[in-house]
Amino acid sequence: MNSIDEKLQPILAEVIRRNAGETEFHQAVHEVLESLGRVVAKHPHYLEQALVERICEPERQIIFRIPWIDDRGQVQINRGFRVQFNSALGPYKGGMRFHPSVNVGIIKFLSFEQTFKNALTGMPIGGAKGGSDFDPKGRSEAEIMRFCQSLVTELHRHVGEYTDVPAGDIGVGGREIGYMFGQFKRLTNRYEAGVITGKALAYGGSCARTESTGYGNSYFVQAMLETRGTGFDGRKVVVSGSGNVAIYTIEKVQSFGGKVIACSDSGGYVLDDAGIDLALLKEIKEARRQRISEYAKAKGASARFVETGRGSVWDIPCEVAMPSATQNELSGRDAAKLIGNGVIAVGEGANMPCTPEAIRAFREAGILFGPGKAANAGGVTTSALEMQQNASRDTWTFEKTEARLASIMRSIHDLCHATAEEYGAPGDYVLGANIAGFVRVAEAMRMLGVI
Ligand code: NDP
Ligand code: 2IT
Repeated sequence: MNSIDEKLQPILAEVIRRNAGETEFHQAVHEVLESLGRVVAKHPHYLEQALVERICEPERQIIFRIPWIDDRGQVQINRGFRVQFNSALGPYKGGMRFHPSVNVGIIKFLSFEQTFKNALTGMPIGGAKGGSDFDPKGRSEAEIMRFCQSLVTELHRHVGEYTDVPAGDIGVGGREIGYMFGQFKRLTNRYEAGVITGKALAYGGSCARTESTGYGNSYFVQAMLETRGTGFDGRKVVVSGSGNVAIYTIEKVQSFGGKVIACSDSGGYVLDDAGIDLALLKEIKEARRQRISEYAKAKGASARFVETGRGSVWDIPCEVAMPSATQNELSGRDAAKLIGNGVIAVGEGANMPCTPEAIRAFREAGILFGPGKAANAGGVTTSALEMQQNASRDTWTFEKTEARLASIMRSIHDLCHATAEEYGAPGDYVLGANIAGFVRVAEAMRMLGVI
C-alpha cells in the first residue's frame, strides 16, 4: 500500500533533484505516485510520452517582487508567487495564500494538489496556486489594500478569464479579493468578472462561495459515513482552525446534528463541551478579527482555552475529526491518539493537513479518510459555478447553488469510492482520488499532444 512502483521511482527521484529542498512538494508527489502503481500496471500506456513526468512539472512558475509602503511611510518588500501547474482541462484555477510561511515549494505542492482536485470536480478548470510571504496579522485596512494593489500590478499580466483565475486561501478572503479585483479592473479597463472568484455578491460573486469549502467537506464526510450506515447525528466532532473553512464546516455539521466541541487557531484551541457557539465564533473571527482565546474569555467557565505548545486539539476525544487549518497539522502521534479515542471518520478540510504517517495510521486502522483533494473540493467547485454565472451574466439563488454543490460533492465521493473498488482497494479514498484525478488529467494531456 505504501511503496512506489519501480517504474515510477525514477520520476520521484527527478522531482526531488529538480526541486531541491521543497519538502511539501516532494510529499504531495510521493503520495500521488504511490497510488499510480496500480494504474500503470493495468494501463501501461500511461508510461508513454513522459506523461507522468510532465504531470509532475509545472507548466509555468512566476515569482515577483511586491513593494509597498506601510503606514509609517517605510518601504516593505514581499515576494509574490503564481505557479500555473496544469491547463489540460481548462484555464489555471486556484487560490492565493498570504502567510509568512509561503515559499515556492508550498505554492508548488498546493498547485499540484489543485490540479487533481479540480479534475475530480468534473468542471473545466486546470490547476494553479499563488500567494505571498506577506503576513496580514496586525496590518491596517489601508496597508492590506496597498499590498493587494501592488501584488496585482504584476499579477494582472498573467491572469484572465481564459488564462488563470485566482481566488482566496489562507489570509485571503472577501476583503482581499475585492481589492485585487478593483486593481485588476483599473489596470485593464475591463469589467472581467470571471478573472477572479470569491467576489462579494455586490459585484459578481456567487451565493454559497463563502460557505462552500466547509459545507462541501461536511457533505463528503456525510457520504463516507453513509457507506457504513451512519451519519453525523449526535456525534462529537473536532474541527481545527477557525477561519473560512472551519467556520462553515462547524455550521454545516451542526445542521446535520453533529456536536462540534472544539476549534483552534495558531495560538491554541478552545474546548466547549456545550458545543461551539457559532454566532460568537463568527463575531470574534469574521467581524472583530480577534484571536480564538477571546472565545474562552467571552464564555467564562463553560469553555477552556489551551495555548499552543500545551496540548493539541487532536487530544480531545471525538468521533469525527475535520482538520481545517494548514498542511501537516495532524501528525502520526495525533492520529494514534484519535484512533485510541475512537475516531471513525476524518475529512481533510485543509490541503494536506495529515502527515504521511497519520494517513498511514488511519488507513491501516480502517478509519474513513477523506483526502483533501476530494473532501475540500467544494470551494473550487463553487468557484467554477461562479465562473459559469459570470460567463452567462446570470445570478443563481443560494438554494440552487448549494444544491449543485451538494450533488457535485456526492459525485466526487462516488467517483473516488468506485475507483478504489475498481483498482482492488475498496474504501480507500486516497487511492480512489489520486487515480481518478490522474486519469482525467492524463487522458486530456494525451489528446493534446506533447506540449
Ligand atoms: P483562513 O485564513 O480563513 O483560516 C486559516 C485558519 O488556520 C486560521 O484559524 C489560522 O490561524 C489557522 N492556521 C493557518 N496557518 C496556520 C499555521 N501555520 N499553524 C496553525 N494554524 C494555522 O484560511 P482558510 O480557512 O481559507 O484555509 C484553511 C485551509 O483550507 C488551508 O489549508 C487552505 O489551503 C484550505 N482550503 C481553503 C479553501 C477555501 O476556499 N478557502 C478551499 C480548499 C482548501 P491564525 O489566524 O492564528 O493564523
Ligand atoms: O485550495 C483550494 O481549493 C482553494 N483555496 C480554492 C480555490 C478556488 O479557486 O476557489
